[in-house]
Amino acid sequence: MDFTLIGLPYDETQTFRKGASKAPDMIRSIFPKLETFVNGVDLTEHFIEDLGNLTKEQLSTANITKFPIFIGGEHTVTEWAVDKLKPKNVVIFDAHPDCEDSGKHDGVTKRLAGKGYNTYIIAYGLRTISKKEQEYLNSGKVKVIDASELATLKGDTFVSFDLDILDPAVLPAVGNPEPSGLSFGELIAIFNMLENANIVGVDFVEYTPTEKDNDIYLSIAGKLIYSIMSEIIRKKENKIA
Ligand SMILES: [Mn+2]
Repeated sequence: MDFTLIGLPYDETQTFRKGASKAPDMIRSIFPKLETFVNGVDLTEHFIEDLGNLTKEQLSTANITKFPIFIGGEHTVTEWAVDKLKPKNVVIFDAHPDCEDSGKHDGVTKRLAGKGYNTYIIAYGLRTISKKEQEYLNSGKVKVIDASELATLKGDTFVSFDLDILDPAVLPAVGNPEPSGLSFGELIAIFNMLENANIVGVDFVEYTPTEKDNDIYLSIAGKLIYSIMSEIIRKKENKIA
């Protein structure tokens, strides 16, 4: 299967650490340095087209013919990607529920649910919720689901990875780091529990460069993208044992 890489370097509403606009080009720069044989899959056998960095308007008219991988930018860009692909389900990995009313990156999940997408946040790794967000989540419009429920999801599904799902000990280069997050391996394992859905696109958002050791964190973010690509190929080609 072939992929399309799309950078969405939007970073206008971040409140804590800015810089996510630099992430698409920085992450592209690390790819040539990473091992391409990932978890039994040779990524060099799969064509990766790069559509470059797009604005919201450019994305809305872009011709996407291959499996899209979006690289943010702040979490707001997930709404652009989902509106482009119009999936049935949106599954979100995030330390925060992003259910504020602000119109910013921290309200993207609530906006997606409001548009009628079946919107799910994985409970594991969700760990900083405002009181207002908890009240909204109690309404059930956005479903917080256990990893074990992922296998029940069917149909076209978009998956969004806010990189702050990872523990800051693994990846502190995010806009809003939160302690007590997932390990790299846990994130891949939970993603693989989404075994009956037709995944139609993924995004990786909120990478925010650090002044120190940014190259190390870039390689971890790049390896996450390669690992998820490898798992998607294994799912689509039924290679999972
Ligand atoms: Mn988020």
